[in-house]
Amino acid sequence: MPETAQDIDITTAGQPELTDGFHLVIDALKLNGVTTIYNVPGIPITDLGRMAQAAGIRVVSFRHEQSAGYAASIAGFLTKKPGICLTVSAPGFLNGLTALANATTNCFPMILISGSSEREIVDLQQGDYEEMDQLAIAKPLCKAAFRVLHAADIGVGVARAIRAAVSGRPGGVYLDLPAKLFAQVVDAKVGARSLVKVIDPAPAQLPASAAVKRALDVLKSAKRPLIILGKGAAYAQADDAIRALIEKSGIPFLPMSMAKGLLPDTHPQCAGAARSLVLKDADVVMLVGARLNWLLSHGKGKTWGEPRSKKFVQIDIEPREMDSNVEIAAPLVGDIGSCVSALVDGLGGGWSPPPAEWIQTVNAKREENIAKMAPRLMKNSAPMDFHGALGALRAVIKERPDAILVNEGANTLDLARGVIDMYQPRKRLDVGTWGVMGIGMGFAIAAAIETGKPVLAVEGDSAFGFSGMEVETICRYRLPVCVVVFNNDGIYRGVDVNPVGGSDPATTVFVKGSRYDKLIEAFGGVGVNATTPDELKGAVNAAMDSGKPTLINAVIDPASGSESGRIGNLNPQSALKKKA
Ligand code: ADP
Ligand code: TPW
Ligand code: MG
Repeated sequence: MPETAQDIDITTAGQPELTDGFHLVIDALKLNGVTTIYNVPGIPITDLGRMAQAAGIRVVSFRHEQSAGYAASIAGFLTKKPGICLTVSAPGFLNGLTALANATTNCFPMILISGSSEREIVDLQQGDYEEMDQLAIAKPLCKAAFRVLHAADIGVGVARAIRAAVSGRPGGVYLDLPAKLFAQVVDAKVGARSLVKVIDPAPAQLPASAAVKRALDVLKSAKRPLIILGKGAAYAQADDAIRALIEKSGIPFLPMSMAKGLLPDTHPQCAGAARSLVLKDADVVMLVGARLNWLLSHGKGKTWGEPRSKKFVQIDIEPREMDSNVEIAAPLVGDIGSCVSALVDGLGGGWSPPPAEWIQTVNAKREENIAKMAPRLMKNSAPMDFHGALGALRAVIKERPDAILVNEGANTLDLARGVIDMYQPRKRLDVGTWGVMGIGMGFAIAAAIETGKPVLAVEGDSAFGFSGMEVETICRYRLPVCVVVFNNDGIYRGVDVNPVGGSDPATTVFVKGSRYDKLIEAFGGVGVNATTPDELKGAVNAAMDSGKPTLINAVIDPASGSESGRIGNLNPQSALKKKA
């Protein structure tokens, strides 16, 4: 409510100038630097999308909210600002929720804004249009959830959502906006005053000096040190400090999947090709924005050599991450930029590089493994096997290091991760902590939109199916995305048969000899069927030169994949077999 008469703008007609919920939401987002919304329209948010577009926000409409949500989440990872996904109520909200939960799990900042039905009717369960208690459902699946009931609170609601998403450990935030809110009318001047510009949304969190000293002491005691870089390190955009730490210390580093390229995979200190050796034999391991979850075998077991044979230093913004799986000898809590800079300063004069013997051992293993793989990458067969096809893509990325690589599938994922070297930070985007299928097209679209760089999406044929309809979105927005479908006729392999015969195919196979390239042609994109690595390489280069939406059906030998890619050991069946 206006406090004094002077607060009210009087129009020429003698009426106070008014605004409404729609415009306040848009003004609040714009005030906080939101430039893009990833959305699927419908009641009650169709007009919010239209008005946002009219107000100069880029509103990208998808075919399914899950892809819009994944797009928003990876926009958050790439920019350090919350990506915004906008959906309708109940079903649209639920479709977006998977992406919100996935964002939270991966520590990507995003805000899912969903329209919702009338509170009074929802709470009495009287059967409103798309009735659902969305706030309650979202709460356990995200970092924070808010609802705004009064237009005057929109500014605060949006501000709280932004802060919650990007401060501390980033994550997904749900913002519930009931249909009624959008139509609420308030005085324009009062509305404008209610908006909040979030100052310093992700404040630096400095590590305590005693913690820095403890970490340095542990590092100095090491004979066989190792630094593991995780996607938190990529997210932090502290690239120069991280490079300084690695190079000044001389410690070998191992990048987790989405940290590849933070320093080039071809860097002399990169131990990626000696992964098993360094994990087993290192005596001090420093984790930088990487959790000791399943992807690192929880920091224990055979992968890590003798029990309790190593000390851990861990840099993380989330204090509760420490000791989550094993004892952390030197926890360093703070933001990665501040922590790494403090360590670099601390290395100063008194630092001596790791013993030459350790470096030589790591280098020898690396060269041995690289040499072993090299001939497999040159195989120019038809149909292709995974290595032959990936060898071609590896050459493309080497020539185009600023392209963004999106990657999902099982064999297509695990093998591409090992084969395709990355050279620049935040260029590899993949299935993340959950190993979720379906991120492909959403990630590719947001990567193109947020960075303006060419995108290469390397997709298993199953993985692609989860978001394949978004090739229409890629064509509609004319994005420089080249999708390569590794078509091996199925999930893991295309050769399984139904154990009881009959007319139904096995559970893991698809239509044989499918032509995914035809899909994109339906929308005016370029489709290519590639049967050899040379054809594949030529087609990807042509796509990247032209910038035209392209889908290449890469014909892979249906017999060449293995069950679950590289994580077959996690299948319950493999535990049964071990017992037998
Ligand atoms: P990976 O899967 O690559 O091993 P994880 O997702 O497991 O990486 O770990 C990322 C970690 O990075 C999380 O524990 C998160 O809290 C942390 N993190 C994210 N951003 C920052 C930051 N700016 N400063 C410090 N830690 C961060
Ligand atoms: C949301 C389970 C893991 S990998 C995969 C599935 C279905 C597909 C593997 O086949 P693809 O790759 O893509 O053809 P390739 O090269 O081995 O043949 N649902 C979700 N996420 C996951 N992880 C699954 C199911 C899965
Ligand atoms: Mg497949």
